[in-house]
Amino acid sequence: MNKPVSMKDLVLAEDKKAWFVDSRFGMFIHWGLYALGARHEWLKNREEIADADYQKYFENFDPDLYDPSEWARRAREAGMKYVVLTAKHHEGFCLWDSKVTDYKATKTPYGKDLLKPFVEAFRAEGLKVGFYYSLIDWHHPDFPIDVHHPQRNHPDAAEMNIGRDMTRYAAYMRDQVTELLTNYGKIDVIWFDFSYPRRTYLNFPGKGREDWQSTELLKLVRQLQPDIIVNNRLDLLDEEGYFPDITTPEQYTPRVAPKVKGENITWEACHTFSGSWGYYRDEQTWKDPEQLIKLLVDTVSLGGNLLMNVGPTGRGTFDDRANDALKVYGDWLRLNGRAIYGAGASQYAAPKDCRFTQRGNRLYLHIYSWPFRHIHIDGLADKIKYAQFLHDASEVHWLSPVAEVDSNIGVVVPDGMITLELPVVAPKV
Ligand code: FUL
Repeated sequence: MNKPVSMKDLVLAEDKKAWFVDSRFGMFIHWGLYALGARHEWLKNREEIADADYQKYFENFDPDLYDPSEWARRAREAGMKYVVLTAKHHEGFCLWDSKVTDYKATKTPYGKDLLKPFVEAFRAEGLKVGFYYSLIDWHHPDFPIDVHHPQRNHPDAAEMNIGRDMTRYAAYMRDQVTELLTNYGKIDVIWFDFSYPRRTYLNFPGKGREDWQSTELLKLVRQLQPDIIVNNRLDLLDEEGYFPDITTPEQYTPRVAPKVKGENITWEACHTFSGSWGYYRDEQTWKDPEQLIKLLVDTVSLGGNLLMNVGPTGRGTFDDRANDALKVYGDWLRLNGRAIYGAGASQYAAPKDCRFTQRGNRLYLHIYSWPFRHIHIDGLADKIKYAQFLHDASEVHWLSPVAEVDSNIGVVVPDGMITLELPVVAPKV
């Protein structure tokens, strides 16, 4: 008999996460049939669309311009170091040639597997590769019609629920995860999304979190890919002392570094360029360049990673607005990457409207606005050895002993934001 596995054994050792922490910046990609609806990846749910009506997207899925090497090049040029792609989102559609369903890219007019060329293209650009896999499935016949299901308000919902068997669905997930983690070589991240505890099915009240058999799933993942990073959305948090490899705040960046029992944890905030993860043609709320850069700086200044999302179109392209946003990052990181990669939170408290990131004995002061003549940096008076703008290595005058950076240097501050590099004496990171 197999020795029972303790949940603690399923947590990745810190050193296996070093590549992830150093990377700091990754690309999320949400792509599925919903790209054709072009109005949010939850459209099936929000508009309570039945399978038969959603089928039109399946029948018209033909991303003739899909070229993952272009995606990968754009990700690399944007300064991203890893990618996470939705192999299957909540709608249940699979981007790969899964043996356990026909609801997959190879059965659409496109007719080809999308994952293999994807993985190869991103690896060729030197990025680490991850898969997002939805635990929710609004297409699978065994996935219960629960309070979040598109058919929850259908007059026959209770009847339609009879015979749906979550145990069979859990086995289906294990089969799919096995395919994903066996057929594409070494995979670096698996991003599950999401199980909800205390769920109630419309006619199976009282079933709990083991619906997804998350523990079994996690054991399987570790068996197949011992070094893979697993996120926290299996909802196994705190169970038997288990803590996930990474925690994933969504659409917000914490105001202070997240901790558990006083200890820092590895975390990754995920955000969209606009208000949707899936391609949304008419979405108007695109983040401006300053917001984009501040998101990254804020995140790294608190010791986290940023996973920025692109929702490719139904033809398989990134739209211009996404490309523009990626370029903002690429341009900024080319000059300021030193303050991001391998950097993290600093022990020092940043002045008002500023953030610190730190890498070894280099302290980076990100100045969000500079409406004053001097910036006073508390606690560093006798520690700064030299100060320079990061974008051009031009010397910055600073005054000791109060550690004031003097703005009288005749420099136009680009976009109202600037990063200074301050080599400091004997810092503690
Ligand atoms: C959420 C999902 O429901 C969204 O559609 C998106 O995938 C986001 C990253 O996670 O929980």
